[in-house]
Amino acid sequence: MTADFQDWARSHQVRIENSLQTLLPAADIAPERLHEAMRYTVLGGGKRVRPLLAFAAGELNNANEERVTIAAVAVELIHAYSLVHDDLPCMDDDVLRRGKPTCHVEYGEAIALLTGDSLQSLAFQLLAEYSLADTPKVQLEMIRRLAQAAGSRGMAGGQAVDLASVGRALSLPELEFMHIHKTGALIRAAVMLGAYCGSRLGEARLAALDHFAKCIGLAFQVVDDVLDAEATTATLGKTAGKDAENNKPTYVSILGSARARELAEELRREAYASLEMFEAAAGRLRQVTDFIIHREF
Ligand code: GRG
Repeated sequence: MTADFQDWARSHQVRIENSLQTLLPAADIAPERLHEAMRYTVLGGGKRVRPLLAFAAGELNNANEERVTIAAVAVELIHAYSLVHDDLPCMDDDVLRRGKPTCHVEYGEAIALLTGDSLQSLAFQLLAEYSLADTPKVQLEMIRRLAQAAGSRGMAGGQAVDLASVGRALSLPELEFMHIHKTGALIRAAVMLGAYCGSRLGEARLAALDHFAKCIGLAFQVVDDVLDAEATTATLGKTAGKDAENNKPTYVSILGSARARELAEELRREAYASLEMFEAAAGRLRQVTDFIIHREF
């Protein structure tokens, strides 16, 4: 990671943190416990990879940073909701997230369920409340994209496939389908929402960006599978080794760690190839890609 990227990432992580602080309901507003749980879940943790992608795609499309910030907050809220629900006893049943007790451990299952629901609603409320694109048509497309990415044809659908896959042997195409939906869809939405805040790129370039986003969405999960198998709980801030413990099919269980790492590298190359037409203007997106592929947690 170059010093320049580190500075950029840090300043945008701070920007997102400050905006989340402001846009989440204050903990002293009723219902206090729910608002406290929402803030506990979202603030002060996480790599903020999806917001960083939205900012980098926004830069490529000459977008106003205020607009991208709201879009990035919306995506991060959906991500945070998915983590809360994913950790529930009826799903992955996990007790540690971002280095602290999961939402249901801290607040109970009922509040955790409502926390996820409320974070999801807040995301769409923000997309409807702020002016984020040059035309209402583009702004509606942003809302549609995020809704699709979160729903049964995206993240929730991928999670359903994941739950049904426990203890089964999946083929590589089935595993790819699961990951493209469970993890990839929201990452793809992050890139495209950031880009839609600007208006310099035409259809062909937006399509190339979308292909880039699809590649890194999958690459993110391939690396996640490797880290789950190889990293420690302390480094990850969440329980390591859960996939093997739960007998879940992953890129590591099917291909082995070394081949899974190679696959991540191949996806990185394909992602880079989609950006060729942008030349130096896509430098930031390439840096975020490298961060995703080479991260250690
Ligand atoms: C119950 C309707 C309903 C939906 C549930 C739970 C769920 C939808 C989807 C699960 C999606 C999920 C948790 C995918 C895993 C994605 C993943 C690798 C998360 C970790 O992301 P990072 O590494 O985490 O970006 P940080 O903490 O850095 O933000």
